[in-house]
Amino acid sequence: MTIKRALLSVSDKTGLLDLAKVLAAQNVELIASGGTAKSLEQAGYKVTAVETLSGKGEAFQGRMKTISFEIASSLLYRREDPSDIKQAKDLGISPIDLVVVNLYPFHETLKKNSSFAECIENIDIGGPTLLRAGAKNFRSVTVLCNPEQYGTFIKEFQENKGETSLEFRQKCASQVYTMTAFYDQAIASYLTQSTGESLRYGENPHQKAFVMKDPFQEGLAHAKSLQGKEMSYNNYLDADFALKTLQDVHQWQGTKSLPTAVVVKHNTPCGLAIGETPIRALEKAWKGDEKSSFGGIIALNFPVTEEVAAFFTDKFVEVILAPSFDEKAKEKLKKNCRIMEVKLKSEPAWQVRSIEGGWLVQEADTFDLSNTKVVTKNPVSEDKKRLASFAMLAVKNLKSNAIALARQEGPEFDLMTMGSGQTNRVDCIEKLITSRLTDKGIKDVSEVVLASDAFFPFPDSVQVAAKLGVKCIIQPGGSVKDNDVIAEADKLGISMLFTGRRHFLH
Ligand code: 93A
Repeated sequence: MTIKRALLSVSDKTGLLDLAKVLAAQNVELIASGGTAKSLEQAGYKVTAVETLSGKGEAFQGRMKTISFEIASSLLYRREDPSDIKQAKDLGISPIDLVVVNLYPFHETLKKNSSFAECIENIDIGGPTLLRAGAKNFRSVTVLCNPEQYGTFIKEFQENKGETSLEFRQKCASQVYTMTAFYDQAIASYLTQSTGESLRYGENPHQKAFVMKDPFQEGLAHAKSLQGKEMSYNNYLDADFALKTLQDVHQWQGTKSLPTAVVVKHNTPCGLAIGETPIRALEKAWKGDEKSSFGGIIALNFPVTEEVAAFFTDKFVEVILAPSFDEKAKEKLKKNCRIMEVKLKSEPAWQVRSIEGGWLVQEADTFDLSNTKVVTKNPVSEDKKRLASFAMLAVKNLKSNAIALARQEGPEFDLMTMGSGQTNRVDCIEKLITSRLTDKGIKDVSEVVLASDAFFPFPDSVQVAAKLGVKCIIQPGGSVKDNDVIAEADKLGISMLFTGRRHFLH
């Protein structure tokens, strides 16, 4: 579809005249808003003023420039749909094929420490409307939202003799929605801060912080705080780890989920247990690392009753998250800690983290143990396989490099000990696990399963595990040295399972 009409409305006039030159050379009609039209006219281009289309001039000191039924219709109507075509004709609407907009400089205004009123005035409404309308109709409309795109556009436009490809238009559309998302995010952050809906502070007292709730999702950000001090930034981070771990183990157990407890300290689940009763689960999870449990964050998949609350009487914990708390439990916990009512969710969402200048987005790490297979000669009982998968779930929720040792007692499972956040795997076993077992006075680990979040690059970790007395290991596999690792395990009488799924956590 040849580009015949372009709408230009730019705050940043960089590259505008170069772009206009290319468009004018192909007889594209240039429609522009006030300031943009002025720049183009001064350079000698013929311009159609937006009011020719909208029927009205700028109003309210510039708050209304391009927002109009006519202009939005020119961008939005479907060019292939007979009913839309007819309606556009009846309404006297002609198509606009290219939108070139960059927004009011909200970010720069903030950086200049401008007044509140000035910041608000720099919230662009008409620009995003034009861009989002054109982007929605990317089957027919090309949208450019940044001068950096002009060069690529000019190349595309000239190579395609005055057109753009659908692929190009779709890419431009996605860039628009990404840009407006960040733009809105900055506005939302600014307003959230100024309305005082912030957390007391961030990771440290000198850092400002707040929570942004995604209204389209459930989860921790929406958990109901029932009593206790306000949640801190670090409380949220730890609680998130606790909940994710709990959700994994809860989901793994299926419909007949037994009481499960997780204790998290500094982003690390240091206690995790499934018990026949709530108290059993709590006791085992607490003892996973009694030293670290002090001041920890607890996540439970069962209602907190008076009896459960009594467990915490002589213990210091920061937060307890659970599906519900009864009145007597609330009374008992009154002086102790924050309590949060939270729904366990099973649907994993996209995970977003910030890096300098942008966000990293990934799917949540889900587990799938259905491809687990025994790779060594010794047979592995069904019970041991189940324990192995529990161990894998535990290690999945630990920061890499991580090793977890899990044990079973009837229907009960618990994380015996773990090592996480290590820069190499062998140290994790040799140093952390060994010393923690010594600390706890554990000598016999012949019945436990050792899980590793990622493959063993060399047989050395197997040798260290064998020295400890470990007889069963579960790991993802996938190393070029897998055969050597398996041979070493066979030689040392260790049975080994591969899951085929790595669980790095950075
Ligand atoms: O105040 S606005 O939100 N109201 C509008 O209707 C509108 N239309 C375009 N701001 C509006 N714009 C923005 O004006 C554009 O996004 C662009 O940043 C700027 C260009 O104005 P001018 O052409 O007058 O320099």
